[in-house]
Amino acid sequence: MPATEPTKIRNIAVAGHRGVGKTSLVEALLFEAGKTNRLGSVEQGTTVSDWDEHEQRRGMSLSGSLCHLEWKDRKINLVDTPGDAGFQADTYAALRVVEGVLMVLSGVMGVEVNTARVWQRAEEQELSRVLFVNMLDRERADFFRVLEAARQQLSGRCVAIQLPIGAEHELKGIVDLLHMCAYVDPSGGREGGPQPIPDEMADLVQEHREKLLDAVVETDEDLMARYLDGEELDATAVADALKQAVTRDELYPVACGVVAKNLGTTALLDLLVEGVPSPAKKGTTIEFGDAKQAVFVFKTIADPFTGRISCFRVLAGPVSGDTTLVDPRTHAKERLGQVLLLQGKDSETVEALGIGDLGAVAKLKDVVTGDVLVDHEVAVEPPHIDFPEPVMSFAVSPKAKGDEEKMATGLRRLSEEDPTLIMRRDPQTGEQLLSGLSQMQVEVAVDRLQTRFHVDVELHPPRVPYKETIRKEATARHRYKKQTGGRGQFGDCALRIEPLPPEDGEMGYEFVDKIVGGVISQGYRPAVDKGVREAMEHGDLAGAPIQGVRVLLVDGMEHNVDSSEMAFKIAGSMAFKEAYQKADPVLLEPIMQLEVTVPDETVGAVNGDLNSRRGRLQGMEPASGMTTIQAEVPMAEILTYSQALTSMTSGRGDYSMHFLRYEEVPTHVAQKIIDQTKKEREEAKV
Ligand SMILES: Nc1nc2c(ncn2[C@@H]2O[C@H](COP(=O)(O)OP(=O)(O)OP(=O)(O)O)[C@@H](O)[C@H]2O)c(=O)[nH]1
Ligand SMILES: [Mg+2]
Repeated sequence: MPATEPTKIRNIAVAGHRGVGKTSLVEALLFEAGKTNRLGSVEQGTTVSDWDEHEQRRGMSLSGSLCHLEWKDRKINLVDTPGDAGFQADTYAALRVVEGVLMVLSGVMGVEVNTARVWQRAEEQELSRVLFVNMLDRERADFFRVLEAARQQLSGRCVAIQLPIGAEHELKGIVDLLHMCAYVDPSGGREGGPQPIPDEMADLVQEHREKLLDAVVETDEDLMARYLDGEELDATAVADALKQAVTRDELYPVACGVVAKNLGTTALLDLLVEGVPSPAKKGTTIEFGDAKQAVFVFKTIADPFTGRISCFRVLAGPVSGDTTLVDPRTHAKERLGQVLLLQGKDSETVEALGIGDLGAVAKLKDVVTGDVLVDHEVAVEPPHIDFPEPVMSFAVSPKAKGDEEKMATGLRRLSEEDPTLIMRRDPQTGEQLLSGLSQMQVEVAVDRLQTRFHVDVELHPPRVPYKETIRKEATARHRYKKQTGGRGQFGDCALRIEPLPPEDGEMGYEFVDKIVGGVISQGYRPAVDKGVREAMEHGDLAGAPIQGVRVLLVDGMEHNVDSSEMAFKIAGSMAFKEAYQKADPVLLEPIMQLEVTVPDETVGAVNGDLNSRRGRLQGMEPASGMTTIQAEVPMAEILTYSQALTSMTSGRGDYSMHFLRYEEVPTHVAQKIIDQTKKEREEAKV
């Protein structure tokens, strides 16, 4: 099979909010196009694109899935993306390799948080967009309400290209306003051909057909002239103008249906072929220099059996199994071996893949997501994919002692697959932390460690990296003296400590040598500094590091035989500890900047909850049904926020946060932490 011409390819990411029917839609499109013989379902775990056992168990997509089909002599590549906020890495990566986004919306819920977020990203990347309003068979579903919401909240250039016939459980079919025909609900079978539009729909169809034509001709002067002359415009001319408008991001057609019953797929496939630009028309902005062959790796699947599978887009080609490419990042050469087309978990080998096509290759050694491979060493800047920052962390530890290495290897492989899953050791608490975009993302990683890498791990809320500092100036003098037989020990120093204001938000440490007259010789003074630094590693209050202190070495004494660096280090450390107790020491905690987006009706509950978490409200911004709340909240209070938010908003809330600064812990809270530390220290001693 020769490589498909770029003009005949359509690359489309299927995206939207969680649970709106993206996977079911891909399933229906594959079925309608004859790629599969039965319509699989998410409930039964029988869809092509949710093939992973964890996806089937949870009934949701956890990673991007690549599928393809042929329709009207065009090859459509579909990337089914996850809608859950925790698994957006694959969604954002997919947006880098497609020309079009098929935005799926629930006919009941309309525009939701992630719909808006993906839309924004698609906007930034100037991707063509087609909307599909799904689930019109459900109670309270309303196509026209969702259409209006899309026009208000996404873009005024959204225009209906299809209409439902009937509503909710009385939904009978859809009307295709472009080809002026109807499709009848096939109840899960293949759709029958086009039918005449029911007479009783005539007025509504007329109204929306005119809106569509007005919108289309407005983007095309020539067509506008013919339209104004009263000429009857044929479907091909309108489709052509529509495609140009969609390509230029001037129009966003809104289709509809019920994918669970396979209603609406024929008209949608026609629209994708006619409306979405091919790679030849729109192309990519990814750099590949003057390479004759180049691919961009947008996703890595870490399979413990087949090894690593790299999914790519061909930037320059064709490429085939014989092709050898070099990765300018590592300078390593890799022969592709076998070029694969993926259909969910199934793959077939193809001879070659041409420019713009999407495919995969197994077992590339050092290639990671985001790499551009080229046929000869050229300096290319790999495209930057702006992944969201992790918002939450858990401490992870293996259940069995000795599994640390296995856990680390497994986690490394998983974060290769999902760049928003980040593993690091907290230098202060010593804990192994796993950070991600949602609690579920971290929990899925734990499940995968078990099934793929056979290591059981536990999750705990992480320890809060408290710090300590002083509020006032204090002095202390310590003499360290030991006389035991032969040579003794002698070190004596006086310190003044004072608060050091933060610089650029960073709390530091400064050591100032104020010795006059050489009461301590030059050689011993750094030892005092060293002793102070050691004492500062664990403060007296909660064992947290002390910061924001200036230490002045003001006086001292030495012994010409017994003095040593060791003795001055100990004296420095002891003098600091004594001064610290007198300097009004306080406990500091990290404060996070939190942004929560929730449905309007839950704002009261969410604010009340933030209040009980010692949160400080900074502002609220309502925007069409959803309100974004800004607040500053202590990290200690927000470690397990995602569960609370999910239950307060029935899963419709969303949040992100980042570290802001350290602040003094209020006295009553600080006392609890200090008591707790004391208890832990005593228990550790026993
Ligand atoms: N009534 C009805 N249910 C549907 C329809 N489409 C999908 N569903 C159901 O909605 C649920 C979610 O469907 P999915 O296809 O998994 O949705 P998704 O958008 O892929 O979900 P994520 O990948 O988790 O974001 C499943 O239980 C589907 O069977 C529809 O048109 N009508
Ligand atoms: Mg899905």
